Amino acid sequence: MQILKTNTTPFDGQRPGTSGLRKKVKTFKQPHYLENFVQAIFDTQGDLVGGTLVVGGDGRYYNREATQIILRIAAANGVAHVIVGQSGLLSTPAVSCVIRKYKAHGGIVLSASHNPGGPDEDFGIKFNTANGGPAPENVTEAIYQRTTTINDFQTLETTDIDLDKIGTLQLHEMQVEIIDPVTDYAELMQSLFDFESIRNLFESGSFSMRFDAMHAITGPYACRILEEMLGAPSGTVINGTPLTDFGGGHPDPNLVHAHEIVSMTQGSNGIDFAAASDGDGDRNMVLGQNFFVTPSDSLAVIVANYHLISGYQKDKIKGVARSMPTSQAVDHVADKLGIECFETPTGWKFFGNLLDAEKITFCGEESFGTGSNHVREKDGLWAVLFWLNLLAVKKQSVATIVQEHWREFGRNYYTRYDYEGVNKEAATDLMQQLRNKLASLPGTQIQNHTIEYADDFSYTDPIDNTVSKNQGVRIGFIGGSRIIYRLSGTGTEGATLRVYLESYEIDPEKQQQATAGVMTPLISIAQELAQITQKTGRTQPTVIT
Ligand code: G16
Repeated sequence: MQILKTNTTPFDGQRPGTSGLRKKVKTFKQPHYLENFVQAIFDTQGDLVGGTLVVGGDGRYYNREATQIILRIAAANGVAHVIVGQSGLLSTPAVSCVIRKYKAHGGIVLSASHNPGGPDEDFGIKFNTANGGPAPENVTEAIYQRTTTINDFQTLETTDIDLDKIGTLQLHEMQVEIIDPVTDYAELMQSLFDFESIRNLFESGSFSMRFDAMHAITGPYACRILEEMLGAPSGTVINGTPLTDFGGGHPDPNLVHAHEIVSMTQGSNGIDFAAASDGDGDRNMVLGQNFFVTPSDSLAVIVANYHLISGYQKDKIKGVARSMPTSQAVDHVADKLGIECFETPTGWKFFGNLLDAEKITFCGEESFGTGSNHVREKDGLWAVLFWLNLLAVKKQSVATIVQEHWREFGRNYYTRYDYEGVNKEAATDLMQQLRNKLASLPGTQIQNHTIEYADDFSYTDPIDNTVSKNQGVRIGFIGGSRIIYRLSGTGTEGATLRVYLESYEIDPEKQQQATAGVMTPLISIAQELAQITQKTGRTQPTVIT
């Protein structure tokens, strides 16, 4: 096997977004596109030379081919040992788990998360550092800068290896270890949760559950853990076979895209508990009978009840963190527990330093992400198991648990409006116009609401003092309501404007209203303040969650 040095030229636009480099498959398939980015990783991450790398992806179209390309480049660049999931598969939280368990020097995750897959859809690549988490901005920026000057990459002249057979083989001087993608992760889950109580819940016969893997990576994980290890009836996991195009669906666990599972919870015969996860297994949606738990509420409930879960009882809870647009529900819990609550920019990478410095135990985001210090990624199945463990201990319905939580802490009504595929210039202009008027807004009244503060969120990492500016426009009203505007960093076409709306209700008598009704005044203010229709031509959002 010979090492080949191939000349190349830089591609525009290889700067990673909120979570890695995400582009259309056609873009990734251009000769040298993936190779340039991967070589830029090796050129900037010196520890990988002679070190251990983990590689795995969510099984979407191009996962296999990309894995082979990465292995060849890794071998040519002197990586000593690669741990790769069988068939090139590993969920995002499993990559994090494996990096940490085997003390690898980094990992490469192949996924475009919840974005659709297939020859005409999306692909993505993300580098995780030795702590198991998404690379922080200084690392992604160094990789990006390298892509702008790259003029060659190294690869190995060899045929594809058999990725389907578990075992160890040699690729030039590099050892390739093909592992079962589920085992290490399942062991970690077993160490955190009371599997016996959950098993008893399933065996009681009076509890019904479905988990929608959306034909994505969590199928094998959910089948093994829920059905084989916890004794959930066969058929509990639906859409459990990973497909390269996710069965033509959009593997995004929200009320719109996961409607199949939502409908199973509805009506008087609705199931007791339902959940779904996304393309790469890091997101989750939790539902009870006729009841949707917002991701922000889910985080708050998890933190309020952590002491009931065996894996978290040993150590006192440190602190918590949420991304800025996530509702302030968890802030109320943190207040009561007397722990710190950090507000970070959108992106799981911002939680990494806080977790490593043991400043926080739990963290979460409105974008269907929840996690803890067990790994450095958000973790879909972990959240589902946490809820299952809670249901087994509390012996209450999902709705009762959340409604009692509201009575104690108040309810943060919450909704998000997404305007997808908007003209990029129009979206940038809308944000700029908003920024221009921020200074004049505090104290003004708009449709009976008085603006208390208005700013463009900026974050200084408390551990390394890195400053991240322009992270979203926040408009806060007297009484606790908020409107947040930001542009998504994960889309691959045009721009996606996200508008996040939140309204706080302390009075238990007023906590049972429909979210849409409560939000009507704020939605109208949000439209007026940003001139959404005038600037984008849109009268309605594409997706409401
Ligand atoms: C990624 C990030 C999350 C972020 C989400 C949405 O999730 O890891 O931290 O909240 O994107 O980001 P945006 O609003 O910029 O589109 P995932 O599941 O797509 O990897």
